[in-house]
Amino acid sequence: SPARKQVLVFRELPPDQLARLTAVHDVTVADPRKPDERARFDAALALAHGLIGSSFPIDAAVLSRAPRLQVVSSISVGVDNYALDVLQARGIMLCHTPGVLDETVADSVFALLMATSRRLVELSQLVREGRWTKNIGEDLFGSDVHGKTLGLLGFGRIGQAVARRAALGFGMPVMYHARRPVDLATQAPELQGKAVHTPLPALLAQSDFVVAMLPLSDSTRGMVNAELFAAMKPGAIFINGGRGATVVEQDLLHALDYGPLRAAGLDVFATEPLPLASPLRTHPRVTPLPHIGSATHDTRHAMAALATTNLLQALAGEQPAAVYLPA
Ligand code: 8YV
Repeated sequence: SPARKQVLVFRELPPDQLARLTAVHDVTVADPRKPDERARFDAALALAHGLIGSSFPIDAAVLSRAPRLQVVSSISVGVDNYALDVLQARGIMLCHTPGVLDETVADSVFALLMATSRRLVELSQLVREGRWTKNIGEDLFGSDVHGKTLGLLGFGRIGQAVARRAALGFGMPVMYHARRPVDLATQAPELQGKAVHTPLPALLAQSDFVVAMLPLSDSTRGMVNAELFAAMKPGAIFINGGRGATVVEQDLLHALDYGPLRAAGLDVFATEPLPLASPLRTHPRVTPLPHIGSATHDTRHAMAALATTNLLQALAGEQPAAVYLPA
């Protein structure tokens, strides 16, 4: 029927969400990251009215091979994988999944902060390897979290969720750096008087924990560099739960080896998966995670469901729930 559109799913969907799509449209599932699915992806791309998926660059080259495309529905809140200029120029709508993952990502970021500060992965490994042969000495002590100062780079919904955990759960003074102050009275009343918009130099000089929750854009790429690391408090711990490419990784390694950083917890990297040759993979004071911020059963299902709803609404000519770029 004329209403049935051609949909290309480029990252596996939960069966119940795939069924919602196949009930209404002609669907091809092909993950371009898998060599044996690449030809099917390319063939479906040429006919696709809608795309849905994540973790693959939908760049100008891909879009040039999608002449019929009307909407891209990303199963992510971050949109740095998409050629926004081309989408805008062609009037292709981009939807994403804000909101549904905020608390899960904030849980992950705070778990990473705790694990890094108290050296949990390193000490658990010591037990597993049979090296717990005497009482733990000062050489293996960690650092306290409660009551320490947390400085946030980026104060969107996820940054605010991290601030809630720090201020309300751990009694931590919170500073944040953002392009403009957030109206806490309307956006986060529970953080009023607890999270303070602070000039970057003061935030860096006073924070025991510097947590980057920055989206990746032309203005944030490489933002956390040698200059910012050098301005951080001696013994500070750096956590990145946003996007790896906001950090100059060579400068991070220098700050770890020559100060001022005590340790770093990283869930995201400039290149993912993290290359085996990267020093960040094995550095003794780095706690690395494989981009698992939103990776829980419930939240990834909620993200897929929202992305599916966005796509169905867009293809039906309705206003999707979460539009990043209108058509
Ligand atoms: C991953 C994320 O993209 O939502 C984002 O922007 O970084 C994560 O949720 C995940 O791979 C989404 O499927």
